[in-house]
Amino acid sequence: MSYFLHNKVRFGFIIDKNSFIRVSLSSTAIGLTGVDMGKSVLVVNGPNLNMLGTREPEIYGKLTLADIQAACEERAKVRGLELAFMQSNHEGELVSAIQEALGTHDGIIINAAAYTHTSVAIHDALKAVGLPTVEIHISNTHAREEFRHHSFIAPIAKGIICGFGIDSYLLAIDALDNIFQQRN
Ligand code: CA2
Repeated sequence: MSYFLHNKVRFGFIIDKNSFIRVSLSSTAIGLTGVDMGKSVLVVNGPNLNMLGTREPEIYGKLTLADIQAACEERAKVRGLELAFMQSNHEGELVSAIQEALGTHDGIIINAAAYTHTSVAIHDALKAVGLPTVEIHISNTHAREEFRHHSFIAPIAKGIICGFGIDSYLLAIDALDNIFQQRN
């Protein structure tokens, strides 16, 4: 169901069973706009990220992957998004998860960890599904060893967020949601 009234006050209303309604106020418009039509985000985590919080806290912080997942779920809820979160140490499982995102999710956030710097297979899978993708890293990979400066994911990503710790994940959710809003 949808309708719009145009006058001094702009009022837009679109809803389905999964809709999240935003109320916007501006000097020229008061109304319900920018409805998320039940968009869903898949967060993909690569090898060794299941070790977060147990080793190298000076680089990766003290939070566990479960802490990051909980924070992502909270941010997605605020944004009115569905969120699925997965981690694997196996390249093929990451490729399969990306392939299965097609028709299930509307965008991908990926911290491919070490596979960022090596995996043509993950590059090809992301390119094949064609979903808007944000590449993220907890650490600033460009301030680290040379081998972390190259990414096979970067060429197919909408953008890259690195160096902000857990905020890299949360900023990526915001960025994807903004992309969804612009497409509506
Ligand atoms: O900064 C990131 O998010 C990285 O993707 C993390 C990867 C690294 O290979 C990338 O260059 C940058 C490594 C993840 C390993 O995580 C660990 C966590 C705790 C203890 C050991 C490894």
